[in-house]
Amino acid sequence: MTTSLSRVPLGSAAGSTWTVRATTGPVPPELERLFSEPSPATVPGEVHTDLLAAGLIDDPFDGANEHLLAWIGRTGWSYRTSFDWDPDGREVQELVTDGLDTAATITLNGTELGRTCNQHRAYRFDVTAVLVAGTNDLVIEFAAPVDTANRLSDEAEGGRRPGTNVHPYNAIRKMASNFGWDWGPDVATVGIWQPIALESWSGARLAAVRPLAHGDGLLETHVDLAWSPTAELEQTVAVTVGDTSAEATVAPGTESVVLRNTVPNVDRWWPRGYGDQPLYDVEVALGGSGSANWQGRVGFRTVELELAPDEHGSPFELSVNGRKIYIRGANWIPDDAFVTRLDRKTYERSIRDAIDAGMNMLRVWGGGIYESKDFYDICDELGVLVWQDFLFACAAYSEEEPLRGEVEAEARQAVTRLSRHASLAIWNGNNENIWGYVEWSWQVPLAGRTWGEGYYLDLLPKIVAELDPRTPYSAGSPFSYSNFIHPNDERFGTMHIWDVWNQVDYSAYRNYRPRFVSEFGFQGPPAWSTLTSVVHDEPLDPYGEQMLVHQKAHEGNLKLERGLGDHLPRWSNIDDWHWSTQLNQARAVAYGIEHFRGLFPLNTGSMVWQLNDNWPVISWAAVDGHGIRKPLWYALRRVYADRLITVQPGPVGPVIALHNDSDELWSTRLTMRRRSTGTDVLATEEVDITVGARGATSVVLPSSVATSLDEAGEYVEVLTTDGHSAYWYFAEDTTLRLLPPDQAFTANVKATDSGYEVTVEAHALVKDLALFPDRLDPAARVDSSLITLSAGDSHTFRVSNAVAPNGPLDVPVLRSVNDLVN
Ligand code: BMA
Repeated sequence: MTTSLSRVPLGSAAGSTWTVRATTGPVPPELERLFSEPSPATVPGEVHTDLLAAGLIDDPFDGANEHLLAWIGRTGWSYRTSFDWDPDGREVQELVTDGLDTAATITLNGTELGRTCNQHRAYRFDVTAVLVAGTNDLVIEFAAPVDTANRLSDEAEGGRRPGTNVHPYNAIRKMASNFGWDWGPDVATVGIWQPIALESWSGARLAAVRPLAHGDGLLETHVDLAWSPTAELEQTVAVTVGDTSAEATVAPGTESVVLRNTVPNVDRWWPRGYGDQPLYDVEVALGGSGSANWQGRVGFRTVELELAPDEHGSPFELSVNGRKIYIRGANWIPDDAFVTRLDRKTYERSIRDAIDAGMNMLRVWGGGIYESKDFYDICDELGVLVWQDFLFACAAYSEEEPLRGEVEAEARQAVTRLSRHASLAIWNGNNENIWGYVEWSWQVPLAGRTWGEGYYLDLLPKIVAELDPRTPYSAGSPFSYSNFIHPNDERFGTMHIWDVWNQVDYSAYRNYRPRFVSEFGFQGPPAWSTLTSVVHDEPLDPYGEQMLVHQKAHEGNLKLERGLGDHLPRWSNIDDWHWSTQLNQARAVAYGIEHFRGLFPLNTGSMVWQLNDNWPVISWAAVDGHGIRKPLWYALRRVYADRLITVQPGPVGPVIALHNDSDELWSTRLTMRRRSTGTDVLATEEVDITVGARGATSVVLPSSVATSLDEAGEYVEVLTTDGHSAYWYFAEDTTLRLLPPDQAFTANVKATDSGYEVTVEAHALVKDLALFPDRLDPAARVDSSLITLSAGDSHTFRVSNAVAPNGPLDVPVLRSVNDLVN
């Protein structure tokens, strides 16, 4: 029989009509009809978004709705569709589900096809004997996710294992943060969250395609094949890439074959900042007819991770094509609590948030998902390296069945699916679980039971070595790459710095000399318009009922307050609370990164926690749940720029530290001034400097500039001829003498074609000037923030997507430190 395959999508976009109804659980009385009257559903989709679209529930993100809708996660749900099918002569019919969330029973025409319990896997059911000519009835029933997690956890030997959530997310292979996290809503959902289709085929089928492109131009394509029961013809498998092709003939029953192409003079793929991102189309054709093909793109690159001990401990140093990469990155969480609402456009917008801030790596954190194809495609195209966690976070995991088999199957599928991506630079075993085991009092409750070590140190590295040998594996984050060294030891490998934020002032970042910081961060509220779109407490208060629904961190408000230290005065109203905490967040993280970059080359990078949010919330994110860039984002753009100049404390006084993370020499003249916070220039020095490509240097601040007799009234400004600046203060803002806004600056508004401009002219020191146009119109966006001006300087904010306001701009739209201290 000749090889041929047809795929009929069964999703809503392809015209299938789906419904959902409740089967068990605490459905509120006013919705009890959901047990008998099915409601329209969308596939791929989730039950929350279905109920929302049907007008049956209010927005789960609004007010205190999260708690009011908790019943959804304790309810069983049944999805149903019918579809027509006519025998087409092909031999095998299969129902293919790319993702079911999570505990599902799949029934076709009354016959149970199977039960699944892993959101992170695709499944394939042979329905050849079950399909009928004409109308077919497909039902996918989901057990309540919260109850299922509880049951699985209770059933495991010894009961519940340690974790960091009220729900035992570690007992079920479902996105951990879907059960709520310290930045995310508890909206445990169900649904057919990935495409579903009927595949009919004869002869042979491509079961898996894994093209691995190496930096020397070699493409090794691993092809797994499935054969229909009566297949007796040999088949050809052909791979084309660039101008090359490779072909193999395979006998019936052959399970896998490897084809090799060598692309002469290959154009290698580079992360952004190091070169271009050429991508090559790969086509895999099975059989002469070309009816069973695979297409995808690859990038030729070599990635290496250097962990070998050195005189300081051991580095965590990533190289691409032999060049060391200084990592300026961020941690990525699922970009919406309801991930099926995401699409290529939303992914691109959020990845551009990283790029526009100067980042070159994103870490897909282990409490989320293996991301969508769009995510990795965009990272390939734009040169953003991807660090991919396996999906284990902040908990102990059973290594026995039923979890073990699920973990292995899921990891094999994920590595197979993602290995071809040029951007994929690191596979990482888990988030904080090794640290958790040694330090978070897990061992007593575990009482000798497994906790996941065998996954991180044995199973997962073996799977990566087998299926994606071109990509480095790291056992965990943080990890010291030795069993006898504390996993969060700053001298070895990766570290997470969380005492800043949780316990100590952000100045403590300077106590660390970390080789690589894969997590650190500080909270701040989302944009005012984002916050007030969901928090309606009257009056607005950090401790308001709805506000606390949108502040998930343990003692979050306390930490926001304590975090002010003596950096900024304590607020006296909600507007000042909002501005001070956003500003303090930005300063804290920038302070850390300035210090880490000052440690280059001992330090090889940092990844801020976290780039994005999955709803409107007070969190560590740089960009809020409505896509508005918080002041932190603008601070990141400055400290993650190719060229960074900062003033840091040195052994004998302040030192100007310069890090040039670009391929060009940085030659500039430094103008160093000690100034009064009013208008006087008290000392000026100049020096010409050159910083090598991908190099760093430092200059001691001359004592005439560095020494002040009036610490509350003076500061240091360092300017480069190419527009970079750094400031050094002798006093914190709580004692610094800043003039009030009406004396310190004037601001003028001018309408433009796309919005308006606000030009600020400084008559004295103006610290951290920020414009919040969303206060006037939530759609408005501004191009800059946290601008410090000396007397005589000016700055123009450009606002887009808005109409120029009438009248002058003032607090709370235009803010600075000057208004906080006066
Ligand atoms: C880190 C992360 C997350 C968490 C964040 C903030 O540990 O891995 O678990 O959201 O801290 O607490």
